[in-house]
Amino acid sequence: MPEETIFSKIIRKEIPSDIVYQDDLVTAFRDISPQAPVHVLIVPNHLIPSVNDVTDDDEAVMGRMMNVARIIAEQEGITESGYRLIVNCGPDGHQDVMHLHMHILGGRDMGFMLSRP
Ligand code: DGP
Repeated sequence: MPEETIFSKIIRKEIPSDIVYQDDLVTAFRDISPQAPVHVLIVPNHLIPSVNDVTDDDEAVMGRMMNVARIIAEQEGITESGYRLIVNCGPDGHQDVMHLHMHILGGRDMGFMLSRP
């Protein structure tokens, strides 16, 4: 069994967070360290550590995450201005929390897709 992270406690509301959406499959809450005026994380309610651990059985929840990104964009008023969705995976992707999550970032021009060192 993979080890739970802080996100499982957020999903179960055992610790405080700013949850903006929750249903039977996913939870969305504001990032503790926002990188943009809108920075929300969308996570599956059951623990999937990373994209590397996604299975055929997870297709419904993966689809729900994308649909909820659209709903949150509407809630946050950034549908027309646009936004960026990011899913980090593994060391090179700089995934820090091993509970698969999608970042939705917006409310300002997000710039080029990748920094150019
Ligand atoms: P990543 O690098 O893709 O694994 O991003 C993890 C994000 O999770 C990072 O932007 C900060 C956020 N985060 C970490 N711990 C907490 C927490 O306890 N609460 C909230 N709301 N966000 C957290």
